[in-house]
Amino acid sequence: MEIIKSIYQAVLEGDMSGAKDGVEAALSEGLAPDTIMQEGLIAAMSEVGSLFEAGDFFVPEMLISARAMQAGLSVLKPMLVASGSKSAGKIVIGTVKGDLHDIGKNLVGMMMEGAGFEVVDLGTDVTPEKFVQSVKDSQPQIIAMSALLTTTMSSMGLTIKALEAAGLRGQVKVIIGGAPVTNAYAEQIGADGFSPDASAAARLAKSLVA
Ligand code: B12
Repeated sequence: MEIIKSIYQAVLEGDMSGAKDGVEAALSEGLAPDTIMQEGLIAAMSEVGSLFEAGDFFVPEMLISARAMQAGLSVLKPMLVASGSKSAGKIVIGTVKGDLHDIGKNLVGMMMEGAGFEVVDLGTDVTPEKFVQSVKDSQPQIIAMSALLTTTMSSMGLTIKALEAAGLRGQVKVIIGGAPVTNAYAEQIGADGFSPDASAAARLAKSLVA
């Protein structure tokens, strides 16, 4: 598909308006938002990751590609987020301490909204203390943590410990995700669930509040 290729290329080249226009064109051609997201935006971003690993891309290129991806995603957001007015529950989401990657987190947040959840987004670099405070303030059913760095993953376990110490662990489910995170890791730190992508994350959240 020509248009998917152009979206892919725009993200790779860090062309924000190209990505945005490409997504708009793909939608008007009748392509499914999920196809545009998976085959255009996400596929390009994983190629960016490979290029970075190979030493062909550096942080600035990765950053402008990320911005282009966000620009494309912002066009898709209204389509990914259904109009369902009845709240399925409340979710606090954030990227853990020391970690600034937020594309995956934002995507998970959008899919959660699409599944009818009310989403409280704490942003990036969220400390265990801040997650604990948000449980007191917002009373969510679920906390969703994202980490993209092997060096920041441990903050997920620390957050669970902080929730235990505050006597709040029993009242909230904890789910985790991000490229380096696995099911085994979720079990190891005592999280209630893991999922490898945003749509599975929404299904997981639904099953946890059912
Ligand atoms: C874009 C990017 C950046 C951008 C981030 C911009 C932004 N606003 O997010 C910038 C340039 C800032 C950046 C910086 C850095 N990055 Co970077 N970055 C990436 C890259 C290329 C893509 C990440 C991404 O957005 N993917 C697309 C999204 C959609 O996928 P995702 O995040 O995995 O999310 C999906 C799932 O994981 C899941 N999910 C995510 N969160 C959650 C949460 C829950 C609860 C659930 C259930 C599911 C879930 O659902 C999502 C959607 O399906 C990755 C490469 C890669 N392969 O991941 C490297 C990568 C993560 N970065 C890496 C590195 C090393 C860095 C830097 C340290 C580089 C440096 N030397 O400065 C810094 C660290 C900055 C910091 N403190 O955070 C390494 C990490 C290596 C490691 N093992 O730890 C990677 C893997 C690249 C590599 N191959 O080496 N980065």
